[in-house]
Amino acid sequence: MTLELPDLPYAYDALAPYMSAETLEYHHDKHHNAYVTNGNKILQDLPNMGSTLEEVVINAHKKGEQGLFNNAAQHWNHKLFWQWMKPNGGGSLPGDLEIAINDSFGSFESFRDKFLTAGATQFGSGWCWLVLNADGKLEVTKTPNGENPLIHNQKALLGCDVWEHSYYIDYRNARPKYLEAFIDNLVNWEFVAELLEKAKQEL
Ligand code: MN3
Repeated sequence: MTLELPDLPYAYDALAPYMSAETLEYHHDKHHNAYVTNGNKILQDLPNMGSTLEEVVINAHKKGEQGLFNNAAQHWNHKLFWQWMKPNGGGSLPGDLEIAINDSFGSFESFRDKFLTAGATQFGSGWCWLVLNADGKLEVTKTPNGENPLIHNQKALLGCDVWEHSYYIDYRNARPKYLEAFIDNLVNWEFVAELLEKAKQEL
């Protein structure tokens, strides 16, 4: 299979002031593009790792193909990351998602605190996540580098990139400020709700 860089689902300046056009130009056109290009180079020598991106990520991890795993997993993470944001994001949650979050975390505020803490305490590069685990429960997790919920048998419902390239232009070293802006002003909760619906059906 061949990895393909998707276009952003909005204009480069559509997420400002919370995420600038300059950040999106570097993050999408340089960083994400590099994962695609490097992943495709490695796939030329490893043609039998799977026919879908998900299979490639899981097989590369199982077989210890670290280079392929890093690039394919980051491609998967970023494809979703662009969709997890939208202009005028944040705000109120669709009803079913709000109920699920309240059931698992007690309140949206409690979930928000856990998510912000996971992102702020991920040491070095990585991601923080809201996932549906194999028991059908929502959970907040964090992972290093390109690692993602696919290899932990969890369904990713929301993920935030906490690599410095995701926030340093706009927030410098203030990762917590970036995480707050992400949750409060950028998240596309309708997309998260769609993923939850799909994930529940696949349990
Ligand atoms: Mn990134």
